Amino acid sequence: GEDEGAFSRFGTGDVESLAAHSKIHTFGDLLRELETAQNIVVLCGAGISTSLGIPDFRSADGLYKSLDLESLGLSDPQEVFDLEVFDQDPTPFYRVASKVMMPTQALISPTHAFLKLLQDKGKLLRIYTQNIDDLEHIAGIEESKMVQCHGAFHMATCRQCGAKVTCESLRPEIVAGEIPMCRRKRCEGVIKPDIVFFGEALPDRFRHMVRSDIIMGGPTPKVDLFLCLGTSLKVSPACDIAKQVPLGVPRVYINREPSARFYFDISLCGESDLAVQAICEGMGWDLSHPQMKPMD
Ligand code: CNA
Repeated sequence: GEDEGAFSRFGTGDVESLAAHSKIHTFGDLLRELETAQNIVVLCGAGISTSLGIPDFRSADGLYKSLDLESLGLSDPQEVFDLEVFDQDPTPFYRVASKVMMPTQALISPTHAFLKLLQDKGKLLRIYTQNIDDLEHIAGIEESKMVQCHGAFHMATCRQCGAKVTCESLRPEIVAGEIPMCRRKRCEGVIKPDIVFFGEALPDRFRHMVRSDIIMGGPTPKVDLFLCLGTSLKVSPACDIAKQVPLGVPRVYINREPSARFYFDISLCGESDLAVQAICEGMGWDLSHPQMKPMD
């Protein structure tokens, strides 16, 4: 759910001590850190896909504001993705599911291409993505480098008998706004895509990886640079990574607006595609990627 905790919101110490340990203050400092970093941890969200026409949740043109709550019979947009609500009535979810389902067009944003570039340069420790569009895969990020915190539209499961089907096989029903039902004989269960709803646990891999990349990671934690891109940092526990980063490890936020709840050493406020383009220009890196959507 939404993490509104007022205390320890910045994590690992208060803002003063975090700022006192800060190694980056300017864009030039950030480029220097990128030059030496070998274990970058990325936390990303829906904002890295909006330039492809996939709406996020909480922007002015996002999915939450586009919902007609009254006709869906809901009081809060988050209920669309709430497990308890789904089990009572899956209609609201399936009326909007086509909007959040995996795109059929395998195009990636310049920001996805930037993440692939970090991998190619041997600098990427892990990407924690909250996205369910699977575009990091399309960009060529290796399975082992990725944690899909909220799953993806790959497989779906019957809520009654547990039968598994591919989401692709449900596409016609989802596109038509219909509720896909279990195809097993005598089962009348509703099928739910294996994306993490509010009220559901994150995959075990999330907890294991956070522990080894960020919290323990041997004598010193592995992460040496933390990049957070295109996320409002409002969904816990994924957003909590932003306060678990060890003291002294630079924290960078690339998002349309700054965060009032988490400490960052530097925030690049604006379109993430433009920010990564500026970074690549500064680093002398070639951002081009065969599947990249051209910059506007
Ligand atoms: P969110 O809460 O909607 O926040 C998105 C953030 O990104 C906001 O702060 C925006 O200002 C910012 N933003 C939007 N576009 C850009 C841009 N072009 N450049 C820079 N910043 C931008 O979404 P979160 O990901 O933080 O919330 C987590 C939810 C949203 C996850 O569970 C996702 O599964 C879910 N979601 C995913 C997708 C997807 O897979 N593409 C789409 C919609 C929602």
